[in-house]
Amino acid sequence: MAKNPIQWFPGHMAKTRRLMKECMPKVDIVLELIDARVPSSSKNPELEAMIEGKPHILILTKSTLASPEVTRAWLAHYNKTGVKAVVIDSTTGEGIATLADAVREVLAEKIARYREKGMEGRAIKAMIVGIPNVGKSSLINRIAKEKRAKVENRPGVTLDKQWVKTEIGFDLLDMPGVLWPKFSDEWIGENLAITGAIRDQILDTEEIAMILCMRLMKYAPKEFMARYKLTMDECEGLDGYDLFELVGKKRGLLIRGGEVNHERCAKMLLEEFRSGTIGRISLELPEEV
Ligand SMILES: Nc1nc2c(ncn2[C@@H]2O[C@H](COP(=O)(O)OP(=O)(O)OP(=O)(O)O)[C@@H](O)[C@H]2O)c(=O)[nH]1
Ligand SMILES: [Mg+2]
Repeated sequence: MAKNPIQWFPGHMAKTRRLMKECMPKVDIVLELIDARVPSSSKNPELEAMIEGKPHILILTKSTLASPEVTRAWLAHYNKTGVKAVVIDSTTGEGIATLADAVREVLAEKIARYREKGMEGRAIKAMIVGIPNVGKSSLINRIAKEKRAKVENRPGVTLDKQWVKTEIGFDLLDMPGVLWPKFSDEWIGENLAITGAIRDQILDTEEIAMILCMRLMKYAPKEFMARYKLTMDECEGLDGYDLFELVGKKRGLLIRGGEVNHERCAKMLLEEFRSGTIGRISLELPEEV
């Protein structure tokens, strides 16, 4: 458990919330990106109230980093509850065509009305929302087929709204990432820290990496042990701290005197998880929520 609650809600996020409310009347549909590795933790509980009944599609993204089997289960879970959901990956382009079809399907009536009025060429206006670093700008660049929005692997890259026109008849509104002021459970803040939605500078990355070790042991023990050459006998019964130390020793990330270099070990673990080097791993199952 995190000793100090994570301070994740800086002033610019309150500004983004206002910006979203302000732009809402101007859009036809809201596309909400959630992280396929942690779909529930990355879903904004405030959004439902903010979108004021607008059509809404849930997009599970970064699918190439998540367990395919678990992602299928999440998709079935959302479909069962009547929520329109699609799975995509902006680095490979997987699911992008499905997303465009889903948008046209959800807005079929509106598109038919435009056609009747001879306004067929009118673009569909879509607002892209989601937590920081989830891939909003990457998705826009993928649909636009060129780099129109700035992308970097850290939260807080997009600082203001930006409209991007595309050739497929969608005008996409890129937004800064947004979180919500209070997480209902520490688990959520921890998952968002692990996956890179919260700035590492304000985190105790060593503690987050120790929590990651526990999560890996629970959700992907085979991949975790294979990557760091650990055996079940060595890992059985260990807590996050001991698993972390073991990984540091196996990797030879030591300081003088043979102690584990905590800072380097934490950086390495978070980097390897976030880049998918440990494997395609999901940290949340639909039956748990
Ligand atoms: N593997 C994988 N990486 C992705 C995907 N989408 C985005 N990324 C990576 O995630 C990082 C963040 O992407 P951005 O598009 O900048 O995310 P954002 O949601 O616009 O972030 P902010 O503007 O900071 O809120 C970058 O390193 C992207 O390359 C995806 O579908 N799969
Ligand atoms: Mg962005």
